[in-house]
Amino acid sequence: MNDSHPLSAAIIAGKRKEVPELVQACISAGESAQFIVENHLVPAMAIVGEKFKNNEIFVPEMLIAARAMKEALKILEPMLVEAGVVAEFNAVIGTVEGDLHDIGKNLVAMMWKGANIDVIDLGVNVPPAKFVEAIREHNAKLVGLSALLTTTMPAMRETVKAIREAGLTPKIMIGGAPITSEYANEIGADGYASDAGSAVDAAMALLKS
Ligand code: B1M
Repeated sequence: MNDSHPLSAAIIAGKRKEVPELVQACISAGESAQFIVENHLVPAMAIVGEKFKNNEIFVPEMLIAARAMKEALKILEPMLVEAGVVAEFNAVIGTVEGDLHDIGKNLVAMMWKGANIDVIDLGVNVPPAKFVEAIREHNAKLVGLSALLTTTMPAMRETVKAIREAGLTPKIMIGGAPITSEYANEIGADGYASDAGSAVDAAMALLKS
């Protein structure tokens, strides 16, 4: 992975204020928005995810890197839309019904965006029917369910059931502090990730399977 480019390095270090100028320098050098995303942003966030997974950085550093990435996307997103560039995959994500915790879910959403996945974030306390509606509306290929409370784990089961009963077949990934891969198997989810860094690898494996 390449972190030697100044833009990638600034994102990894969370140097938000330096990012717009570095993006402009790439544009002036003739790089397309898509090239910048694929060659500087995605690798930078992959390194951030790897460092987080290995406990080399923690939640604050990750949020700071995410803020830096957002500065770049602010400039690049309108250019991507204008150029008709669409992300390769899309995903719907939310914290399940009854659960208001969103810090972990937001980190996963941010890492997925960093991997060039178009993420539709439904927020917190999301009822199963709302997941079903969003998957249909966006023809989502991946769904992420987050839960932080043991008492809201059953809402994950209900959500998986509602999605399958609606005849929808996106890959379903679950996560959150009380969640395990055994629980994912038990409720018929397709995958599980223990942290936001692993959530990218797991999502890619599911999307490409
Ligand atoms: Co709450 N809370 N909380 N809380 N809270 C916990 C979860 C708790 C463990 C605290 C404790 O008692 N020690 C406990 C749950 C106990 C249990 O169920 N076993 C608890 C409780 C009981 C409650 C309330 C019931 C308290 C009350 O009102 N009596 C209440 C419930 C409200 C509700 O949801 N209905 C409540 C409320 C709150 C606040 C609103 C005050 C606040 C949430 C603010 C917010 O999210 N905007 C809050 C917080 C902050 C916490 C703790 C302290 C921190 C959670 C957090 O953000 N961690 C938490 C204790 C703790 O964990 N130390 C606690 C950081 C975050 C980065 O980690 O969310 O685990 P995490 O996400 C990780 C992974 O889990 C994974 O990746 C993330 C990044 O690595 N991951 C996924 C998460 N989602 C994923 C999805 C994936 C893949 C990976 O795929 C789709």
